Amino acid sequence: MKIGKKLIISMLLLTALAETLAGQQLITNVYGRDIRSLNGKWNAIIDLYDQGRRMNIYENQQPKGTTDFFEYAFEGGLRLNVPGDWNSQATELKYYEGTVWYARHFDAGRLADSRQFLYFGAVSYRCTIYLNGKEIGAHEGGFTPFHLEVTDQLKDGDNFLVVEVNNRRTKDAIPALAFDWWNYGGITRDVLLVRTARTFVEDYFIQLDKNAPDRIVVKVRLSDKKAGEQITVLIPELKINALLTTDAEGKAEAVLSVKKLQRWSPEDPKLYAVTIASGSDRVEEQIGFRNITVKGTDIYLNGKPMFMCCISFHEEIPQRMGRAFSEADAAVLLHEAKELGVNMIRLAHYPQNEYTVRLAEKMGFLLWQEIPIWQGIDFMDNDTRRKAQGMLTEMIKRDQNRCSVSYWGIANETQPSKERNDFLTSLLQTGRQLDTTRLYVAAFDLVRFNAEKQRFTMDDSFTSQLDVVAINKYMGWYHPWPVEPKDAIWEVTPDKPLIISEFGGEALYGQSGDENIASSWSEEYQARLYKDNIRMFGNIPNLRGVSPWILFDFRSPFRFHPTNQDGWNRKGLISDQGMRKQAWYIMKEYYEKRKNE
Ligand code: GCB
Repeated sequence: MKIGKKLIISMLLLTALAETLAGQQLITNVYGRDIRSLNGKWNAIIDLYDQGRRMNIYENQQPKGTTDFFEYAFEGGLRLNVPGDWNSQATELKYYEGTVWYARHFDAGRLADSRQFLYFGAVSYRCTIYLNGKEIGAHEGGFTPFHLEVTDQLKDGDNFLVVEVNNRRTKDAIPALAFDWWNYGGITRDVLLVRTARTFVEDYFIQLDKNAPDRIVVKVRLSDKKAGEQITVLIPELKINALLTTDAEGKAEAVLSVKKLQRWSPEDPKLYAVTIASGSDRVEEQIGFRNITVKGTDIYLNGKPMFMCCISFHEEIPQRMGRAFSEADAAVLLHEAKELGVNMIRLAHYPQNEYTVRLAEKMGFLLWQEIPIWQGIDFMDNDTRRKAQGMLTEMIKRDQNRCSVSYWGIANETQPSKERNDFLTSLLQTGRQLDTTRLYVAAFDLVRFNAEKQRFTMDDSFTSQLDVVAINKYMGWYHPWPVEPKDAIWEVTPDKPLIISEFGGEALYGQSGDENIASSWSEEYQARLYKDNIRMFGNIPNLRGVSPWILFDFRSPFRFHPTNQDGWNRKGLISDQGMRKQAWYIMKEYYEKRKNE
């Protein structure tokens, strides 16, 4: 009874703390700060029955008297790499869904002239953090960063950090109970100790005005609400040296007119060195500038209409059967996207790590980033809505200065209902309060063939609120063709730009078979699907982009076919071993043609 009560109280506490951290203000450009990595091998304890908290194992007690003993120790057991998912690191964790405790020591000091923060790039899916035996915070959401101030909690010398991580799927989570990718758990991204000045430039947004090719919008916020503080913004190559003064909120804004700006584009991904300074604090970053707008059914990049030759991938290295987390991983994924000849990437289906986003920007890819609102979300639950708003906030705040990020995706495959509409409307409001310089998009799968009209149509009033509408449509795979591809005419949101954000089908690399039979799981059948879809694309008047599903085969727990799938979604244009399927060549050729049009 006692134990039960204690557990309930700590669960309540966890919820309360999780509330404080969801969607908190982040430190902009954490990698541009004074940071120390806490990555490496951490000690770990697998807690299948969730007993560690009852035993206060985060206190890491050591026996002192002769009668003392503790039924745990962090030393001498499992060791896990941070960053990294746990599933790919130990055979007993491959399918694990539950709690794992991570722990490590690190040296630090209390610094009179500085503030210090613990920063987590992502922990999948929920976690509670304990420093020197005390709980200091919690976070929910497996793909976005958060930090905790530890200025007053750090000790001189040895400090002991414990992270209780849990990746159990729940109905109120985002994503919820079932989703078509692997539920990797763990501290999946970098852990950093960040040191800042006492008062520092906490947040800055420096991007081109959505509608002007020569006006840079600058919004800066100090960590403290101090009026009259000076902030300098320097962009030497553009001869900008602007002095701003904070208001009572510690905020300052300016619009800077620039001459001879070289705007960022896939062909010329130009970035400028920018410095923001205030008092003793100084942050530097490479920032690019571009305009992305919609007029009628067209999408304009820097004032020119553009067709999105796009591809998607999960944050996964198939050969390693693990989550991607490093710059080297990002290079592997992005190199393959480049080879296919794309100008845009949809980072499916959740915010991916910053290495990928930053490298993609340097390599000239536009990005679509989205939160994991993926089917099956409980739109009735206000808590879930709050979590979604938090995730959206964290995604936007982290990448608000990445000009490559041109689309914020708010949902994938949701079905119309009042609750769904209210939920997604609230997300758009949250997003547009933070950032109006990017396009808001969502992917739908409701398109049907209307026999009377002899056209594909869709009825979902929510689409009117979006800048761009995206459609996932697996013609010839999940749905048979109702008419010949050349006669498959579309009339879907005809007044808005439309992107076919998913299409394709499965094929086992190297398997040859009848191009007319889906169950051959053959490269020929998949290739035929691609040819047919490409034929159909010509019948979609407002089509402004396409994105095959997907670049690589990826792991999925409900792909049960023992020989053709074996736990893999085989819709990749490239196999899990990195081999290109026939469909890859068809898409490559299509994109080459589109670019020369
Ligand atoms: C979809 C989903 C995607 C799945 C894909 C599939 O519509 O958006 O996450 O992986 O279909 O392969 O079924």
